[in-house]
Amino acid sequence: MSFKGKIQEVAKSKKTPIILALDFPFEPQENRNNILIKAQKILKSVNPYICGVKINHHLTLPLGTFEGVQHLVQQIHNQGLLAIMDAKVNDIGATNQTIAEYYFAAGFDAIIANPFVGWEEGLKPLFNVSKQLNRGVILLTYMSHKGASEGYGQTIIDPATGQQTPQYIQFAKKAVQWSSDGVVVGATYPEKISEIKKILGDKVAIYSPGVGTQGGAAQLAVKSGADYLIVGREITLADDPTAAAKRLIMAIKEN
Ligand code: NUP
Repeated sequence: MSFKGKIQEVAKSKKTPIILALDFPFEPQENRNNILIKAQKILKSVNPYICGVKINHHLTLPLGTFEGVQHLVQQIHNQGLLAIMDAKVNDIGATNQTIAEYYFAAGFDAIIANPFVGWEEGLKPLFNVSKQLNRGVILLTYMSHKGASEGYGQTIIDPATGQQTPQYIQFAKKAVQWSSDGVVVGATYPEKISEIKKILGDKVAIYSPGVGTQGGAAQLAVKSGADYLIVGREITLADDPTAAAKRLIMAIKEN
């Protein structure tokens, strides 16, 4: 089964679209031992409310990919969840392939990449290796922060039609063309989620970060067409992470 199918199955059986972004703030060297312990504790307590975990540099930098994170990915799998690496891969093809091979060797089920680098000698080698190893690729399509308008929101000329079009519309079309497993669209831009959903249909899933701390509303993102919500600090920095995760599920169900 493809990554797209696997995560859909977990989300359906657990009745939750939430993917935990296991992010924590910077810690000085003497406190870094606590990061893994904190991550494991939160993971265990919010497991009933999530279908996957997204890991970013917040964990790979202090813990190391093979020293600490690989072990955590194993635990994520043992708990019936999928693991996504938020590498935002953004380099020449040969480098992209090597980045993906290392993260897949560490056990990750999917990787996030940046479509700005293009296909030939860009993302093609990464898609090839992902297909060979039966892992997923998720493409940034409209990021959640304010500055996203400068790149993802810029107006370009569609080479196929010669017409003006927004960059993110072009990226959504490429996500379908390249058979990506998902796209990232900020929950802070629900109107962009609806617009992109029309292009993707059921072919490519929408992963939406930016809920809570960044100002996005869970229920509106889902109503607009997000398939999964990526949530970090709203849960990881809460006094009671379990209660925070529960609140999000309740908010979505009020839809
Ligand atoms: O557009 C994006 N916005 C975003 O926040 C693409 C991302 N990958 N992220 C990541 O999602 C961000 O780096 C962080 O790891 C997570 C959101 O965390 P939070 O704002 O819920 O704490």
